[in-house]
Amino acid sequence: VNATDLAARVRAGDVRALARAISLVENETALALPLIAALHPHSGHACVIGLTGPPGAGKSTLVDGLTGEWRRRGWRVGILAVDPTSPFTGGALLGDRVRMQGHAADAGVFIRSLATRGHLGGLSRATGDVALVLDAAGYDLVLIETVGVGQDEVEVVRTADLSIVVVVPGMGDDVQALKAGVMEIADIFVVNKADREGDDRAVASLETLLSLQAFDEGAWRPPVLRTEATTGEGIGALADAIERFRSGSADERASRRRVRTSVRVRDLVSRLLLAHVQGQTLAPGEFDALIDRVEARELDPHAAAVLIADRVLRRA
Ligand SMILES: Nc1nc2c(ncn2[C@@H]2O[C@H](COP(=O)(O)OP(=O)(O)OP(=O)(O)O)[C@@H](O)[C@H]2O)c(=O)[nH]1
Ligand SMILES: [Mg+2]
Repeated sequence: VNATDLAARVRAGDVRALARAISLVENETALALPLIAALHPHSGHACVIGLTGPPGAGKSTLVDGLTGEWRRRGWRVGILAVDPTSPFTGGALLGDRVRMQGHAADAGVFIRSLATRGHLGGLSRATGDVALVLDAAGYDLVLIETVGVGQDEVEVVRTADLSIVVVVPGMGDDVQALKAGVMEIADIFVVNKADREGDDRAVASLETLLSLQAFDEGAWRPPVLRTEATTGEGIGALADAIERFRSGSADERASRRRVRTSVRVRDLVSRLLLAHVQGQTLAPGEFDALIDRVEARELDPHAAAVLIADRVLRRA
């Protein structure tokens, strides 16, 4: 295949071409870059939504309900389920497939699982590229489900236009633990399993945390919503909140996108430069030898970095 033809088929709605394109991009094959180059001009229309929360919080059930709601509203939906564990050990994925079966025959829904490949930043990079492919393929909403609230998930969710953080009643101190990374990325909080005891407390503690933050006049203040994903209770209100966010300040959205694009380009630059340093500037094993010297306290980390940079810039 060539990238131009494949891109054209993706844009024409060919689902097999789409699956193929995603694999090529996800696995960083030689066709990945020309494919992204061909699709990028046609992207930028989709709203990319990140949804994260602890294991078993009901994220997939929520996604399933939201998808039904969005389909009723006429949107086409792409779903990326990111599994941080090995694709071979995750029972979660199988569960996701079962739960998503209601939409399996619907041509307006595309579901795909992505597995992390262990390298730092690799997941958010791959997810961003795959989301771009779905965007160019004409999906109106691209939803990325990630498990957990660690750094990697935060990075993935950061690639989104809108981030939803799901918690469940009875998390206790865990809600406090959310403070660090997740509080600042959440645009909407969802307390799922609202049928369980402690839901009021979970809502109240999130509201308390929010009340400690200052919001500029007219700026979006993350709402705290209650859902019961298994019955669909609250899903309509969640979909409404998402639409309110989407129809909010265009300036705010544009400036967020710009920040994201800039982070993305920076990340790619440092990746290219590091690959160049390790592959061309330094002899095989030289990087590791420098690390050994830092460990042996012969060099400090800054000195090691300056030494490498000098070699690249041919100052030494
Ligand atoms: N009681 C109750 N159970 C729920 C609710 N939402 C989901 N569940 C159940 O919680 C379990 C986990 O749901 P999932 O949707 O798989 O949760 P998840 O967050 O996607 O799980 P992972 O992807 O494995 O982290 C399932 O048994 C659901 O039926 C809810 O609102 N109330
Ligand atoms: Mg899930």
